Amino acid sequence: MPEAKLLISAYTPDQFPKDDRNELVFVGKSNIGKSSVINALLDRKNLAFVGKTPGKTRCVNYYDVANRYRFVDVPGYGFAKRSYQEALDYDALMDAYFNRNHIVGVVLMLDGKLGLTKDDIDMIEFLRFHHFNIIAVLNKIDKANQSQQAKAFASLANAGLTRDHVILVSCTSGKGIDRLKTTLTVEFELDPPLTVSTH
Ligand SMILES: Nc1nc2c(ncn2[C@@H]2O[C@H](COP(=O)(O)OP(=O)(O)OP(=O)(O)O)[C@@H](O)[C@H]2O)c(=O)[nH]1
Ligand SMILES: [Mg+2]
Repeated sequence: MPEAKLLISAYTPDQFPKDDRNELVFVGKSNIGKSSVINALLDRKNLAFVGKTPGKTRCVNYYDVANRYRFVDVPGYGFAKRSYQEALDYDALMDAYFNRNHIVGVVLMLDGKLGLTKDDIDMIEFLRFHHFNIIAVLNKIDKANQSQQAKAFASLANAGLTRDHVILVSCTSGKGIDRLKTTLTVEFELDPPLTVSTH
């Protein structure tokens, strides 16, 4: 497994790293499991902070992987209990982040049980408008039955994300994580690769 470490938690754009290393960014609504999936992909329990209360992450967290590329954990959207000023700050931080040119791919975290929200659909439109390469992850499938999973798949197809770009995952049970590691490694040419477990 490649070495990973927290590089910086950036609260303002001037704290973003200045070099041009490739970045894979993890986006999704608040509490969907962005930090959990980063830990799972890097085989670390507590590298990224996993919160009990939604909307805790207010900064852009940069994780260096093997001094070669980065995973970036951005604050979640769709969190209602933000003040007007907090919402403005959030928009400014996200705009600044997505206006840089280092993003090789986007991992869009979605709810495998509840399907897409309006905010998710807005995010998909934003990402497609900017021509980002997207892998969608339907997380928390340990909570979803077959018909809920099928529904979530269908709503993604409607939003233009086809099956080969959608991975079902549970960060809690580990289901689907190896498949996600392989897909991300191949799709985004991650070097060193994310190593799958040997069981
Ligand atoms: N049942 C279940 N719970 C999960 C799964 N993945 C994450 N969680 C839980 O969901 C909660 C939020 O997880 P985080 O990884 O902190 O989510 P986040 O998207 O980083 O949240 P913010 O940083 O607040 O935007 C935690 O209590 C996790 O333990 C999963 O696959 N299944
Ligand atoms: Mg988080």
